[in-house]
Amino acid sequence: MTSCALLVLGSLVLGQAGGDWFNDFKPFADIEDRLHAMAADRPDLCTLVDIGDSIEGRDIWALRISGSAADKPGVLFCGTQHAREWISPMTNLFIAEQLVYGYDTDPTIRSRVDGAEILIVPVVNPDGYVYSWTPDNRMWRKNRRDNGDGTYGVDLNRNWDAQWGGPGSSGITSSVTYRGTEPFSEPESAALRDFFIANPNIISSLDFHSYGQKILSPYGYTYDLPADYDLLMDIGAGMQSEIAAVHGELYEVGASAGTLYQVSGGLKDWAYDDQGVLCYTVELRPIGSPGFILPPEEIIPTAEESLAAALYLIDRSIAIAPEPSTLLLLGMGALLLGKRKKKGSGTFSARN
Ligand code: 0X9
Ligand code: ZN
Repeated sequence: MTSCALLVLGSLVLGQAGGDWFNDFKPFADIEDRLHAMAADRPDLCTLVDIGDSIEGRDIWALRISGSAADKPGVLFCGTQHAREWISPMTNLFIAEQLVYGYDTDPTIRSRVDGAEILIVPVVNPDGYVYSWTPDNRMWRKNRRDNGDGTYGVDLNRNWDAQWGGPGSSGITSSVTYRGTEPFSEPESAALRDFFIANPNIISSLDFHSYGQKILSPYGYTYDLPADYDLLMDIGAGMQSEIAAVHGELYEVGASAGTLYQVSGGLKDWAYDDQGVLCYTVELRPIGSPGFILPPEEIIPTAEESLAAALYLIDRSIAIAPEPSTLLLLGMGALLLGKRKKKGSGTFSARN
């Protein structure tokens, strides 16, 4: 073990940096410190990677978690495209810590960390997140792009190249769903795009948002259903029951447009269509009121049920992953072509 003593409470593993860390929401600097501490504590299990800079020059961090073996399927968890959704970075950090600090003592954690590469990008929009911590700006959603007309911010989850500019996004700069001037006009969405492309082993992903308690599959930009709809719903239902088993909470499962509303230019539609990733938007607690202002005592329960969903997704991803040699070829192909071959059309249904 490292200098980091561990407190093991049942299945909950708490790093020494503070078992009470998850008792309240944390500003960006604390999140960065926590990520650095984890990477320093367990260099054998995780590496912290700077995947790009925000408009205001902040680092966008990815934690790469992996035990033994190489050429493994990748599962990416990310969050905080939307600044005010403070439960999202906490949930991502909690999942990361359970995987890293549970590795030595919990065989079920160890098998997942050995069987998959887990990539965690807890704060995709650091500028917006920092801004949402300043007085009177708690409800800020977008990044901090100066739109040049007195308005600020692009909605990063409208800036992806997935029917960009379509319904459920706005061309008006002051709108909370302003999509930007072109797909990937924003360094934050471009950085995460490049990270997906650089890691062609990623086969599934959860993009954590709040609120509403929903597990949403592609598509957002159309009411049409994706080719892998049955598989996406099957995995979604599995995550739903894993979540319910933890604290009894119900998360609704469905395709995005029909279940919530239409969204063009969203992350998960790009990840699915362009990269063949089985990707979901997860809307965390609460179901309704008090909305984005989740009581701090709900951080740990929300994160615990999300961890159950994450572990289930990792299991399913290991089960459906292509053979290591195929993963290697996918990686080489991506290197050669600069882009991964699309594989979002029934590939996974066939494999399942
Ligand atoms: O509007 C959004 O971006 C998400 N809801 S939120 O309240 N967190 O802002 C829903 C996104 C659904 N995702 C896609 N349709 N791509
Ligand atoms: Zn959101």
